[in-house]
Amino acid sequence: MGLLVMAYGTPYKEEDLERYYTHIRHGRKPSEEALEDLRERYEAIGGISPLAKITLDQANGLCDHLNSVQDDIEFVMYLGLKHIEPFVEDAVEQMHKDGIEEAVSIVLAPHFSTFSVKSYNGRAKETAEKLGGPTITSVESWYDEPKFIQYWVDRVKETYATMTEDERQKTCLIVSAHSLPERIIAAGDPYPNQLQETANLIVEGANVPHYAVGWQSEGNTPDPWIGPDVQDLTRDLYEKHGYEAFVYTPVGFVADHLEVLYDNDYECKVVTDELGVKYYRPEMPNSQPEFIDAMATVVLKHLNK
Ligand code: FEC
Repeated sequence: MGLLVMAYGTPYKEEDLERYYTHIRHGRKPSEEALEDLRERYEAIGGISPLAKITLDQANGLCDHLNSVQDDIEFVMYLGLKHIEPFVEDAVEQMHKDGIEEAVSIVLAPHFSTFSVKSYNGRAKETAEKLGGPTITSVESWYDEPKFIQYWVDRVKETYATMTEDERQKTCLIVSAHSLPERIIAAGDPYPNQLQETANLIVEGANVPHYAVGWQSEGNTPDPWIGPDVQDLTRDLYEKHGYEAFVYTPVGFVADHLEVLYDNDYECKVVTDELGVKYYRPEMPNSQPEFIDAMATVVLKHLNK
C-alpha cells in the first residue's frame, strides 16, 4: 500500500526562496521588499530551515514503524509537498508509475482546514483520478489522537516540573496554531474548534492552572486573520493577570521550522523579554518515537487495523 505523506515543504537552499514564496502566493511573485524580509527571517534561524530533513525523517520513520508493528500490509512511502518538489502531484504520479493501486494519505498537520488538509488531499485525489489510480483514502485530522495529546501532555508536564508551585500558579500556557483568514470561520471550517479541543485535552492531561488559545504566523494580506495573535495575547494576559512566565506550545505544527524557530523563539521571546517574564517552548514532536507511534496509530485506525 502506498503511504502518501504530505507536508508544507521548505526551500532546500537560499536560491529556492523566490520560487518557493511565489508558489505560496499562488504564482504571484513577491516584491523585492517582501522577499528580503523573508530572507532575513530564514537568516535569523541559520540560513535555511531544518524542515526538509525533519519532514523526510518523519515520513521514513512513520513508514518503518508501520511496517514493524503489523504484518498485514506492506507500506511504501511517497513524500508529497505543498510548495516545492517533490510536489503532491509528483508523489501520486510516482505511485501510479510504480503500479501502486491503493494508498493512504496523511498530512503532517493535526487540524483539518479547507486551506490546509483539504487542499493537500484534494490535489492528491485529483491527480490520481486524472491518471486512473491509485485509489487514495485520506486521514483528515488527528488533533485528538490520545497518543498525540500525550506527547504534548508529557512535554508540558516536564516544563512545569522545573518550576516551584508558586511559579506554576503565575505561568500561562499558550496553545497555538497557524492563523488563517477569518472568512474560513463563516464558511464553517472546523479548524478553530479542533485547536480548542486539542488545548482542552492537553490542559486537562497536564493539569495546568492557566491557559489561553492563540494564533500565530499570520500572512501579510489585507484580509482579517483569526486572532488573537500570540504576541498581542502575551501582552494582554500579562497586563490582565501579571503572569511571570509563558509556555508556548505551537501544536498546529509538528516540527522545528521558521514558524516556530522565528515566530515563537524570536518574536514571542522579544515580547517576554520586554515584559521581563520567562519564556518556555517545549520541544516539537519532530521524529521523536512517541510522535511517530502516534501517527502510525492514526493511520492504522483509519484503515480499521
Ligand atoms: O521553511 C520553513 O521552515 C517554514 C515552512 C512553513 C510551514 C508553514 C505552515 C503553514 N502555513 C499555513 C498557511 C499559510 C498561509 C499563508 C502562508 C505563508 C507562508 C510563507 C512562508 C510559509 N508560509 Fe505557511 N508555513 C511555512 C512557511 N502560510 C515562508 C510566506 C511568507 C509569510 O507570510 O511568512 C499566506 C499565503 C498568502 O500570502 O496567500 C495562509 C498553514 C500551515 C500549517 C499547516 C501545514 O503545515 O500545512 C495553515 C511549516
